[in-house]
Amino acid sequence: HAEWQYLDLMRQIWETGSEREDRTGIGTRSIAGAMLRYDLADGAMPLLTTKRVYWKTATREMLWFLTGETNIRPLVLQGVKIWNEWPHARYVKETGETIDLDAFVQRIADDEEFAKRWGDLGPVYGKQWVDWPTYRYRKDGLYEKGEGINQVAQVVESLRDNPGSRRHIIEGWNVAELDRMALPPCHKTYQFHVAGNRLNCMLYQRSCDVALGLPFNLWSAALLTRMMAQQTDLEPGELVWMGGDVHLYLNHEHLITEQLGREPSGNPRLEITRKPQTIFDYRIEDFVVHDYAPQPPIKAPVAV
Ligand code: DHF
Ligand code: TMP
Repeated sequence: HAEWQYLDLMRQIWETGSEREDRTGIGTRSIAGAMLRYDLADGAMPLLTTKRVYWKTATREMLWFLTGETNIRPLVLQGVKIWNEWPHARYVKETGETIDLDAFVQRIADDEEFAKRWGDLGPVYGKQWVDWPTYRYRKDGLYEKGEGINQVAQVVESLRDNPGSRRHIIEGWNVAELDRMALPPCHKTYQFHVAGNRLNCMLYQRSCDVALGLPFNLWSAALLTRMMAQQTDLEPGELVWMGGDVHLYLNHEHLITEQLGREPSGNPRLEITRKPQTIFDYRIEDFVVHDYAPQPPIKAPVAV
């Protein structure tokens, strides 16, 4: 079962990783470099069965990236909570007000102006993917804003027009704008590769929270690959995931022990029920997962 790769990686990090302090103050065990490979033929998805993964939440996040949006409000209005901690932390830090997370999020939902001021994550994934900023130099030596680059649309085009290219890349790591992002991108580089009629995808993730982040990241990368394949009339091929700093947080021990005691079962499949006009026209209703009967969820706190 392909899921053993994930469980083996988890065990390897927990047993051999070097313990270190990290930005969040929680502490991790960490290894440098890892690779996972998943065959996406016949609807197969890297959706964990040893705990319930909220694939609809991850799908809504992916659709949100593709709109170019960087404000959490549209996610909040759909009940997606995964980005709430970061704007909340910034609000508390910058205003000195003590408002709890739920009250803050309620205010984001209720008050559009408040959301505009406090709900934005900065120029994160969505912005860089579909509107990477450019600058034009003028004769007087100053420069002005040029038109943004839609990397996603360009890759769809290059896959159609020049499948053999080695430049099918979507990059999130905009060095000049990192300081304005709530979090610099973790899943930072996607590269596509066409082999015959199959579309392969490689993802480089510079930093990986194996217990909480990775299950979402694997799903999302496979989802994006399927959508890209559908739009370019290719068959989904392989997902190759590569991690940089691959870690487990020390306060996830209960999750790790519980999950490593479970065994994978079943092969969930993703069906996309319609072919939208463009990569930007997918809706949550277009995705149906079959044969997903996971073991119970395992809750764990996210390190902010
Ligand atoms: N920071 C850290 N430390 N780890 C992350 O995985 C992470 N991920 C981010 C932003 N910052 C991060 C964005 N993605 C959850 C999953 C993905 C995600 C953020 C959070 C999460 O908490 N998952 C829980 C609950 C899911 C839910 O309530 O819908 C889970 O059990 O999977
Ligand atoms: P860092 O910016 O200090 O590396 O912290 C980011 C943390 O968030 C790190 O634990 C990795 C994790 N993360 C993921 O694993 N996947 C994601 O998609 C995101 C956004 C974060």
